[in-house]
Amino acid sequence: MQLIDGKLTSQAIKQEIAAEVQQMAAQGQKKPHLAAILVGNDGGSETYVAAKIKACEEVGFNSSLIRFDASVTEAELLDAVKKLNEDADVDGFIVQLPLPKHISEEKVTEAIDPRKDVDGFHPQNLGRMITGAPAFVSATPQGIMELLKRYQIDTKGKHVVVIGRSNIVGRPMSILLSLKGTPGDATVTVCHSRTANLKELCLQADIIVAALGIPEFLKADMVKDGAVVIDVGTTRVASTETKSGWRLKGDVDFAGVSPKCSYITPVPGGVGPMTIVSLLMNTLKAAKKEIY
Ligand code: L34
Repeated sequence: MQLIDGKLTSQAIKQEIAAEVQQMAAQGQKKPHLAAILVGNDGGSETYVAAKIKACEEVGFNSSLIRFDASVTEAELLDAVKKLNEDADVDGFIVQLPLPKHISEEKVTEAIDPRKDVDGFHPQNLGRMITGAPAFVSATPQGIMELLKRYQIDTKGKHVVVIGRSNIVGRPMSILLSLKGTPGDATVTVCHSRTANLKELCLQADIIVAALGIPEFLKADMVKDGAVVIDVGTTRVASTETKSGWRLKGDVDFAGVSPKCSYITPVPGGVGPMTIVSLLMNTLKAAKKEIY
């Protein structure tokens, strides 16, 4: 079993980005600028957005954090999105999800200028991605593709089972892996809460991407010997052993599953850090006008 180290890989990519930012500065170009909108104070969102801002500093990007109370109205939020769309200094921005119930995530996402949509959540970017056209690809699936590429994991003709069909992970992941390319060219099965024979399907998988958000869902008896397992889950579960009172759990029962795997990502230190570095990669692409 080999561990896929997302932390180490993300550090290597950050160094590559930092070198490019220095080169841009040497040529008199401005630093890439990422802005993030954070609504409310969900613990996970606070952590992830803070990590994104810190990562910007590490690579030499400018960043802005725009905070709103959970009571912000949809109209106020849409107005903030409009301002960022029009702010020539901002290359890309994100609205951290989830949003409070009274705000439509769909409306807010669709209000973002696709050229600044470094999360790749806008239907225009999703549509482009599906056809294989240049697009901002959402950070988590892109981060997983980058891990598969850097660890030279063969996906061609392999059977991938993706568990979860969310717009931000499962669905784009399934499409990326079925597109032509390396990584890609895989035969993909998308499973979800209504899938009848999930265990049988997982047992046929060469590669499993677990992205359903249920801690330790994937057990050893669902995984064939030598499989590659990618764990996308990051659920905070109560714990008496940590100072914070919680610990992070993936969607994979790591202790049981890992001995059967050829490769596996840990939680933390697997997909999470790659999500953050993918956002930096997209922001660099936006600053360099590589997509649009
Ligand atoms: N708009 N909303 C928007 N864009 C995103 O890309 C996200 N996501 C998901 C939630 N909402 C979003 C994130 O940023 C999930 N996510 C995310 C980002 C980073 C990490 C996990 C999820 C991460 O860095 N995880 C660390 C542990 C961090 C901790 O200690 O809690 C890890 O090693 O897995």
